Amino acid sequence: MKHYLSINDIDSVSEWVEDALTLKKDPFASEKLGKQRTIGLLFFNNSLRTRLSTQKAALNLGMKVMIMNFGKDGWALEFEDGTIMDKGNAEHIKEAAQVVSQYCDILGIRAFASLKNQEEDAAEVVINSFKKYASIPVLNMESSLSHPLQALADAITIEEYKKSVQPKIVLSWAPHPKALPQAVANSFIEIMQLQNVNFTITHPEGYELDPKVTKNSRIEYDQDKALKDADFVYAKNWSNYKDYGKVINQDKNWMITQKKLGGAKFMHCLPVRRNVVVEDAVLDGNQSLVIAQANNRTFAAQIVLKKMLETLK
Ligand code: AN0
Ligand code: CP
Repeated sequence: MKHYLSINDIDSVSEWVEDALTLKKDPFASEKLGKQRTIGLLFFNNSLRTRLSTQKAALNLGMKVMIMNFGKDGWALEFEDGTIMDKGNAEHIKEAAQVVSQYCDILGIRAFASLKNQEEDAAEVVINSFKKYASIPVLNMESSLSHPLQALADAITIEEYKKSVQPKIVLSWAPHPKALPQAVANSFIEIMQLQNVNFTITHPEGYELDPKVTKNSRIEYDQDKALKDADFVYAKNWSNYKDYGKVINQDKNWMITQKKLGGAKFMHCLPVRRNVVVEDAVLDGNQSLVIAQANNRTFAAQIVLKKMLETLK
């Protein structure tokens, strides 16, 4: 039984990227693999791409799909062991996970960081509890700390569009009015560290991510310097990691403009706030890869599900 919870669950990024590109040419080649298999997708947060691309990937593999907006329609879940459940939470994860395991063969979970309790977020309470109590493999559709389906789609997209063996890739923090999780940035950094790329992270001072994630990746606080000669610019906001979950900077000068982009390709996971994170000219121009990235979400999910299905008895 194989879970897909983080980039660490990929044994060879280059092989998975190649396999995904092969499968993209013939998406129905493994249509029989998922016959009579069911995937359950539980969403504790909103989604457009993850929901539809994961569903499409499962359908391409011949699977049946059940989707639930758990945050809205499910019983409020209790995660703590031994609690007296006389407050708001109606159902314990122990029962919920075991029940769902009887209906499905693979279980996808989306549960963002709360951005309120750093310890709980770091422990990945929701997805890890499903992993602990479910008897079927769990697929991460964005947890507190990571979004490995997005990062795999990003690696596939870079492979398709790169023009040199070792492209220069810059992850740039961008302003945003709301507090957003660090998950997308974390997984993008983790997958870049496994690729043959020249990688730089740029953000305002004080916006450092978890050093256990950034490791020895180059961090350049001067955005102009960081963006110089870039082949790919990946923009993403994240809320503060040290002053956990806070928005301490909304400096509009960090927005990606056509001028800053130069000749580089533009990437973002979407959804994106126009003229806050990136100006219209970039998104509407021919250097933007955001639609191609969203398309590759299907093939990232499909290669992951294919590998998970292959480990089922
Ligand atoms: C989420 C985030 O930043 O993690 C999901 C991105 C895929 N974005 C928003 O909530 C806007
Ligand atoms: N990029 C991404 O995960 O988009 P959704 O939040 O719409 O699923």
